[in-house]
Amino acid sequence: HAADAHRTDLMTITRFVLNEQSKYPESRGDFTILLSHIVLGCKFVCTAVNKAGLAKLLGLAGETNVQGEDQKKLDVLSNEVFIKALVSSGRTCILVSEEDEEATFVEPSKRGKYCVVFDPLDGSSNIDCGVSIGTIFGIYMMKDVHEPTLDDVLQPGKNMLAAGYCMYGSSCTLVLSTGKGVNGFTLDPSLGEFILTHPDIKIPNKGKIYSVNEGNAKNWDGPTSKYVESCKFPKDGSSPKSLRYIGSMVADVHRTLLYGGIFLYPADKKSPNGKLRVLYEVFPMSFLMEQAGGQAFTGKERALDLVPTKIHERAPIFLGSYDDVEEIKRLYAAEE
Ligand code: AHM
Ligand code: MG
Repeated sequence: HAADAHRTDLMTITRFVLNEQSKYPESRGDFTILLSHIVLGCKFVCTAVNKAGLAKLLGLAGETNVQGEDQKKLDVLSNEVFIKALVSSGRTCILVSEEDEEATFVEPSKRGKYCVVFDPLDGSSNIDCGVSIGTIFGIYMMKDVHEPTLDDVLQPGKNMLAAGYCMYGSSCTLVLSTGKGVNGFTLDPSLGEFILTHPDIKIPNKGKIYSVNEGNAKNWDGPTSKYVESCKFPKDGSSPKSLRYIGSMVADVHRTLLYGGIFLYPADKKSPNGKLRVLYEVFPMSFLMEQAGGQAFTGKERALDLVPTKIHERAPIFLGSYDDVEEIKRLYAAEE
C-alpha cells in the first residue's frame, strides 16, 4: 500500500540531500557532511530552547559553573555549538555569525571549501515568552581554499549554494534550498531525524497578509507608507489584507512562505538601512523566497544582487508573494 510505504519509507534530510547530490558525478559528499553538522546544531538548539524555561526555573545540573555564574545565555551557547560543529565538520573555511564581531577563519588542518554565514538564534528577545525563534544560514563556496579572504563571504546572495532556516516553534521545522526548489523537514523527536514533510514548497502568487512593525510608521518613506496604506485601504475593490507580525523573522517568513503575502522590514528615517543583516538574514530568506517562486527586493534592487561590503551590513527588505512584491517595486520605481 502507498500509505504504508509512506509510513515506513522515511525520507530523512540526509537521504534527501544525498539523493540530490548523487546527480552530480563529481560530488564527494562534502555538502552532505557539512549539512549534517548544521542539522546537529539545529537539534541541539531545539532541545536547549525547549528546556530554556525549566533551566531558568530549576537551574538544570551542570549549567551553572563553579563560581555560580549565570548559565550562558541561549544565543551565546547556540553560537558556540554551531561554530564547533562547523569547524569540526572539516568542510568549512570561513564562518560569519551574527554573534561574533569578526569572521572566524578555520585553521588550515580543518579547512574545507565552504563558507557558512549564520544567525544561530534569531529573535532571541522572544525566548522568555515562548514565541518561536530560529536559526538562519547561508552557504557559499570558497573562491580559493588556499587564500581565504573576507571577499569569499562578501559575495552577492545569488552566489549562495544553499540557504535555509530552522524554526523552533510548536514543532521544529527545517526549510532548505540547494538551488533546486525549497523543501521543508520536521524533526521527529522520537527518531531525532528531520523528515521531509513539505516537499517542493511554492509560495502563492498573491497573499492576504502583510507583516511589518507598524510602530515605525512615522519614520517610513513614501513608497513604504503608500504600500501599507494600500494593504489597509485597497483602491482596486479587493479586501484589505490582514496584519500578522510576530517580530521573529524566521516565524514571520515561514508563515509568508506557506500562506503567501509580504514581509517587510523597510528603511526608515532612524535606520536608513533597515534593521536586518544582509549576509545571514536578508540573503538566505531572499534565496528561499525566489526558489519558492516569490521575490525579494531592497527598495532599490533585487535583494540577491546586492554586493555586501561589510559582514554585518544591513539592508531594507521586502519579500514574499510575487505579485505583492511587484506592487512595492512599482511604488519605488514611481518615486524615482
Ligand atoms: P535580533 O537578531 O536581534 O534577534 O533581531 C532580529 C529580529 C528579527 O527576527 C525580526 O524580524 C526583527 O528583529 C524584529 O524587529 P523589531 O522588533 O524592530 O520589529
Ligand atoms: Mg538576528
